[in-house]
Amino acid sequence: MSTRRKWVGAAVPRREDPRLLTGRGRYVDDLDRAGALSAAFVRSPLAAARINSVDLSGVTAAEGVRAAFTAADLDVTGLTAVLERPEFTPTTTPVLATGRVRYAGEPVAIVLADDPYAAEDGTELAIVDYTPQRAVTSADDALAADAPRVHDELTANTFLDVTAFDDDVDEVFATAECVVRTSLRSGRQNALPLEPRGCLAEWVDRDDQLVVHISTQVPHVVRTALARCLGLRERQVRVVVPDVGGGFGLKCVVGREEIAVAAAALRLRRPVKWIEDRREGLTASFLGREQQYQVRAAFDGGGRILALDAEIRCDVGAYSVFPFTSGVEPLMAAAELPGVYRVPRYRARARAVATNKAPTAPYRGVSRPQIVLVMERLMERAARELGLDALAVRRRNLIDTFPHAGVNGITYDPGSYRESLDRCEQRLREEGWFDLRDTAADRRIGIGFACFNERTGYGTEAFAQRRMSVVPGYDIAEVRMDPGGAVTVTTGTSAHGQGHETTLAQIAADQLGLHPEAVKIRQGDTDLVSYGWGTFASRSAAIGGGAVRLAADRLAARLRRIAAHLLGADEDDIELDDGWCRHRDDPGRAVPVAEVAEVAYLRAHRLPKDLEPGLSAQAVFDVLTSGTFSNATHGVVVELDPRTGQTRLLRYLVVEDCGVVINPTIVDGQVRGGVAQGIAGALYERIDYDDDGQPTAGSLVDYLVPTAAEIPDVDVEHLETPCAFTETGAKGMGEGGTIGAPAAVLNAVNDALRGTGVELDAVPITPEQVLRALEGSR
Ligand code: MCN
Repeated sequence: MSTRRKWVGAAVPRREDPRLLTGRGRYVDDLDRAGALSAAFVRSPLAAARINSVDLSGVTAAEGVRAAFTAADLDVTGLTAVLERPEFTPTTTPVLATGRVRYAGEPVAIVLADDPYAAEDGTELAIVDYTPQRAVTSADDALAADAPRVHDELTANTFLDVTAFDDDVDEVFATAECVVRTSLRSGRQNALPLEPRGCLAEWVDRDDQLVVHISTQVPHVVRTALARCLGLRERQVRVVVPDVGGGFGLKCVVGREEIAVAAAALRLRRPVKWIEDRREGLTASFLGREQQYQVRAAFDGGGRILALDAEIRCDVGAYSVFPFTSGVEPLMAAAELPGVYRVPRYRARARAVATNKAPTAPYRGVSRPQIVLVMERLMERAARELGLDALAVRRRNLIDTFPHAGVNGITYDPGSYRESLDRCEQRLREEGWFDLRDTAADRRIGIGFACFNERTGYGTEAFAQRRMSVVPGYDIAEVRMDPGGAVTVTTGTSAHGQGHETTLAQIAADQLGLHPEAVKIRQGDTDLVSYGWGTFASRSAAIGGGAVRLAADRLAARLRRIAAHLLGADEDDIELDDGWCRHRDDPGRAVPVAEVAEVAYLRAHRLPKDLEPGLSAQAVFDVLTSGTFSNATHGVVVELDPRTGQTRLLRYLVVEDCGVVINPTIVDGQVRGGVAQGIAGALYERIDYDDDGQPTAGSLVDYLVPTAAEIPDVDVEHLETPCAFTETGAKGMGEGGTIGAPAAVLNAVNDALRGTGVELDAVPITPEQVLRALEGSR
């Protein structure tokens, strides 16, 4: 039954904000348990070494320390993430290092003490005898013929090495009128959620359950991992997610520390809490984004792209993460490089290269910030070579008929690729930025654009194509009405900043003809729903929202059925609106939803004879296509200060299309937050490693996180191309801001450097690089 959209599309204020903004949020560290022990980890000071012995006797003798364990003491199974494809080599991440350490910061032992200070002090008393080994600190280093192996199982230090699509592009390059190249590099970053990782694990006898409160994006996945590693039944593990202060992909994988904490709690039969500190977060959690591209593109004389040939190396660190594996960055890059452009011939080789660095997780955007950088640089370069306008070259290549069957095997659903670019350019022109750039001879002003799409709503089908051994995709929702007419929706998605309490309530409210205030969203508890995949990959609006809508529809049908019976009407004539079940042609014949609910539970004798008491419905929703593509164009104006090399952002405009917008305020907030993270990657944040494999950014003094002072106002305009297959018409958009920003900023900086003969091809763009470029131009 079609529904009137009353709440979907409305700028409903975020319901979670009063709680979160007045300090009433409850995060893992706010939870206390009597008798809880604090955990801290003995971490390797070396990037590569053999462990000869670990002596914890000094640790356990220390005041306040209650226990300390090595891998051998805990005896738990490590985490093994698998891609079922021959190009992938699985490796195991031991819960605590066993025999070898492979990155500086790797946990070697866990210390349990009365408080976090005693635990931390205790770690200092561990005596670990190491034999240092040569560390492999870059992808180039790792791929050298004489490089030591990060894992014995790996040949050539690659977890994954795939060549995809078309082996015959060479013939196109041989005859093309124009061939351009880029060697793009991006720095290693940390997703840096405000709240670091943390968990509190306890065994609850009464329920025969290990209960783990944890700051995660994927509660059921954590449950599966804990059950496997600890040898428990899934029923014996309950994962509960309190408020989470951001995850950005870093928390959609399972951390070995979290397993170690749970194992210690199980063994000691005492609650154990661990809260990661910022240094651990920066150096020893999950990083991302360190990639290198060698790409060439062939164009015809009119600026039409003929072929693309890419060599992609992702420095994924020492371990393959559960459940996605270290293949997630290279596979995403290889599959999606063509982006919004019609690329007829395409070849890509992509490798996940093992190095002695902290492992990587799928950080917001997952390779798409880099592939957009690549494509947008190629468009600019081809335009320059051919003497064409760069926006005209983009327009010549943008996908303009839908659905588009990509050379990469992906089907692109309709979007507003051309319109978003037109609108973005038009607005910046009307505002006079082009005139300013062209006339302000004494200032270095540049304008940059980035056109991109964001595949969202990956369902089972799309993930299965990756051949993961644990295949996410579908999601589940249950909608339940209580005898007073109030609704509780439980879902398998797990928000950690995205505002699902508001948006999912809007979806259910429309289906049930209620105010969103009457709908409570509950998620993040594995005992609530049988399985769910959590929140990552911008899946929750498209897939979780689809499940909520379907389940709410089923409940609405039940309400109509009961109301029709009570009113002596046909159920097809009953509409749900404003808390009433009404006859569509005779609005006076109506019964309040609350009364129907009361009948369903408390006065069941008034129900139709063939209807069971109670009001609940469940639905599973999946997307059985390649997914759905949001799209956007970012336009940015920068000014370079030639004295300092600093880049200042003068104007930032996003014209985006994520299908039906459920809540424009939330979408704007997501875009703005994403853009800020994209700018961070473009201009500021980078974790380098020295030749011994030591990370050089261990605090926020060294890791330059932009503040409100560096991030401009981000103006967001919406276009709306509804998705035909997500139930709500929504496409996801939670990563787009981050995906588009680096390319738009790099293009703008290069535009500001025009005439100097220098083009930058790496992010972050540091003041030193800019100064050097300007120096060279004098
Ligand atoms: N939305 C909407 N209309 C649409 C699409 C989305 O109103 N057409 C709303 C959704 O209902 C949801 C929000 O926008 O409230 C984001 O939706 P969606 O794109 O489905 O993304 P997810 O909810 O699945 O969130 C995941 C995405 C990812 S992959 C990362 S990484 C990320 C992000 O969201 N991490 C975040 N945004 C974040 N925001 C915060 N505050 N913290 C993080 O860690």
